[in-house]
Amino acid sequence: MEENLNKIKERLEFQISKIDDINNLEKFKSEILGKKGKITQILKNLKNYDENERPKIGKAVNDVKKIIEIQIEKKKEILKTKELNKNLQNIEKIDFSLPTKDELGSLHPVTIVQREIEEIFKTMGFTIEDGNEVETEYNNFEAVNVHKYHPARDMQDTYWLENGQLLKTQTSAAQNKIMKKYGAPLKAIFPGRCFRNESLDASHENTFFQLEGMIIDENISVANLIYFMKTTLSEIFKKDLNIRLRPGFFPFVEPGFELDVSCMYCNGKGCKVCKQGGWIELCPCGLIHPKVLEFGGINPEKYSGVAFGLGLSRLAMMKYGINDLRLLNSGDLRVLKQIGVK
Ligand code: FA5
Repeated sequence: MEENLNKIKERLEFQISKIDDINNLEKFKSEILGKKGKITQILKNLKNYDENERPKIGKAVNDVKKIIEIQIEKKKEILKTKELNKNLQNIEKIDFSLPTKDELGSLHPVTIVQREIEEIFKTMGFTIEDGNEVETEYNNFEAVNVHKYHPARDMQDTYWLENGQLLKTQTSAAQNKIMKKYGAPLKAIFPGRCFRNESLDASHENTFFQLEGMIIDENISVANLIYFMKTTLSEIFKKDLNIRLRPGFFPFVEPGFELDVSCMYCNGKGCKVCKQGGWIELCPCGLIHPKVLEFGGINPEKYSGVAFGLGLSRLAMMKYGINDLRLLNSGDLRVLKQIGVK
């Protein structure tokens, strides 16, 4: 019987090696191993053998069965891979270099304004830094002098993550890392997406962009801040603008200001955009608080600095005459078409 089984095994292996189609392989499998299959029949016929011989023959048949099962599975994998390769070869080739039949995409208005501003700052020797969107509580708050129970935290309703980190509420979250990276003196801007759990309206989104800047050197004063902001904003708006400072409170600057620019639409005469006041509130700023410098590893006895935080989304709104900030995040192509962004 053993000799016979060996011959059966060799024949089956030969047959498997000749099969070149997955359906035929399945058919073969059920003919050999299925309920009415050949090997199953042999096992059923064991009862015809001598009682003493049965266990030995049964084991030998089962061994052959296992070997054939393994051979079939291996062959299946080979045939599947062959079929996949064949399909891949037949797949329609896509030429990504062909021009689209549909409309071309464009940069987002916020990206355009951001790039324009970056160019202006680059010519003045600023480095452009990237901040994280997921930040630590330390970087977003503590490192900029907003401790755990500081009331200023209430002004920035924060999205907290389960791991204790948060979605950055302000680009100021990058200040500490940049100071530690470059030390003093430094000139850097750092645009970025910010998140706050706001009640939404035409000028408030839960996701918006800011562009922050820092200059740190010896003897930096409010006079530098005024001159620098006036020159830079005039360059951004391509118009000679007047600016004014009003006191503003931010724990990371001392003194802190709200900076207004003369309305670029009516030259300060009063119009709908500036609500007849002649001024537009644009950019909080101030002299960097000595504690913030210290947290960043910079000696406040020797160095002082200026920080400002432009609302980039609101700037894009002004530049393109968009009357509702929410349109910028709407993903509606009609907005881009209307404002003529290409
Ligand atoms: C800040 O976030 C400070 N980190 C700015 C700063 C930097 C001050 C450096 C001093 C020194 P504030 O919360 O005011 O400040 O936001 C700054 C600007 O971001 C606002 O003037 C506004 O233009 C924009 N902004 C704030 N919240 C929103 C919002 N929900 N939607 C759209 N723009 C917003």
